[in-house]
Amino acid sequence: MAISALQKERASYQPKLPKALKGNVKVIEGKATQSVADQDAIKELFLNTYGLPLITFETSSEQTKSPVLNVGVILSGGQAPGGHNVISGIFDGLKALNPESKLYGFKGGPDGFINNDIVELTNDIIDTYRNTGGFDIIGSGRTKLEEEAQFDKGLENCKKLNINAVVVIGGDDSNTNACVLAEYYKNKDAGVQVIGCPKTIDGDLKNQMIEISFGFDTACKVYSELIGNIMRDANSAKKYWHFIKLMGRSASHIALECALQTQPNICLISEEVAKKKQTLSEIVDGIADVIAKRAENGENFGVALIPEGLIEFIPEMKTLINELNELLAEGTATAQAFFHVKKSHRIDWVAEKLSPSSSVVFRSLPEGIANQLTLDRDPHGNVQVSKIETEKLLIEMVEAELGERKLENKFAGKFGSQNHFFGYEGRCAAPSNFDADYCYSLGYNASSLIANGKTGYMSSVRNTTAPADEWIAGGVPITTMMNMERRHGHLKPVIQKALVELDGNPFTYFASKREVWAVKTDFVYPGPIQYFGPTEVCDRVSETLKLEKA
Ligand code: FBP
Repeated sequence: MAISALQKERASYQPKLPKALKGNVKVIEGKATQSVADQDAIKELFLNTYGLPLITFETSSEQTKSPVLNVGVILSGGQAPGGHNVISGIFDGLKALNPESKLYGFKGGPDGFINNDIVELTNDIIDTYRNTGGFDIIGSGRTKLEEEAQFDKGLENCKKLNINAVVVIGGDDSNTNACVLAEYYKNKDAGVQVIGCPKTIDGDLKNQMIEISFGFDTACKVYSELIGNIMRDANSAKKYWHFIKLMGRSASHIALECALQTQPNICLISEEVAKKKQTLSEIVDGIADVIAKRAENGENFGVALIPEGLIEFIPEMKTLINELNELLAEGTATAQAFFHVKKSHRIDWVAEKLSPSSSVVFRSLPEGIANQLTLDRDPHGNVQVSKIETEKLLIEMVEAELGERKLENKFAGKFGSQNHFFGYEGRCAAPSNFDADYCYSLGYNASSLIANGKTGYMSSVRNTTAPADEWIAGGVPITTMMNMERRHGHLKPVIQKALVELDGNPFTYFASKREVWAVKTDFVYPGPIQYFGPTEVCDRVSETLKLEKA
């Protein structure tokens, strides 16, 4: 297999580990824990895994011999840089505990666990993937692991290979399911432990004990490099406004981090839009104001960052989307009737069936977007917001607004636009040093949790703005992160998603600067991720993490 010069050189990078994980470890148990909310309900659902203590590992001089451990690993959900390092960390951790231990990979995500599609991860395989991006070592999948029949099949498959523990590498939903799985196996005394690892570029799986989900650091650095390149282009040609949509299914952490790294003229934050109950036309007005102001200074160019999840945070759009979901839910009479309506009449047909206010919003949308809202639905019948081209929607609406202002002699500038969507470009990048080290530590740490008989825990590595040596390794019971939420009509225990906190340091800092960045051209060009060189460049942590820990 041909590999790039960088990949070859990078293969020999030895990720850093917290001091506590180098050599023998001892377990320090903290106080009993409770869930973040709805304690009684969560406790009742997790009788065996609720209230467990926090775990911290410390170095120990005591030599202990670990029995042979057989572990299976699942990659779940969207790709995030560093997944391969979590796996190599688990592998090295297990082998250090007992060289006879084995690591298996369930292929293609949870499907591999259910259908016994499994591969033993040997030294050769692991070495090929160290410090590389992607999830291709075993593949990933979005099948939800939530039914008892799936758990039973998985258990049967584990028993065939004497697997004592499963590590689920995933986001909030996958870790919620990992916790349910841990409880189910513990209740059955099945002899299979379950450990979670916090993954997602979206950065929305975090709390006091999980400082960041892995992949966020690298993905944001990749997007920020690209944004910086576009800023330099914009500042050179001085003729385009670039509207850049950034991935992040719901929360705006990615957009905010990229704004902190690059200082764009505009960055929308969905959580703020929801808090202020902004309408689409208010958002458009705000953007047009910045464009007009810059035009007065002779600067008919700029960069606007738009979080992928924005549309669902605009209250009127959220109501509209909910009504459309109801109207076009699979199997309903209206959904069937809709597909018999001539394409050219569909917008009118739908608009007539919506509430008066949603009908006005729906009709105000550009035709292409209105059509996307009626067509792109996921298997649950929901609109797939990630496929809505919000950047194009905003460009069209801003253009119309500036056109009107021009007629009223309120805008004398020019508005040329380009649109971009950065998402997949960053999800499989070679992990930054931070992600390479963090992921390897998360994996290595997971093997210690397993060796110490823990189940229902998430691997936790904290104090991550300090040098890796000082990172704090341990485990946090997944039940601590849970609350009850309504999902598809039922109350369910789920890990609380971490949205951007409007009173938190990262947003507060951004808000204190954005008016200056809007008018002045104060771009920062971060350049590409550096893997070799001075530590202040190569081991730089995200601005979000820095500000959160300030
Ligand atoms: P995870 O939460 O599974 O890590 O995935 C996040 C994400 O990358 C979002 O940012 C994006 O909206 C979504 O996945 C895209 O999903 P898909 O890969 O299925 O197109």
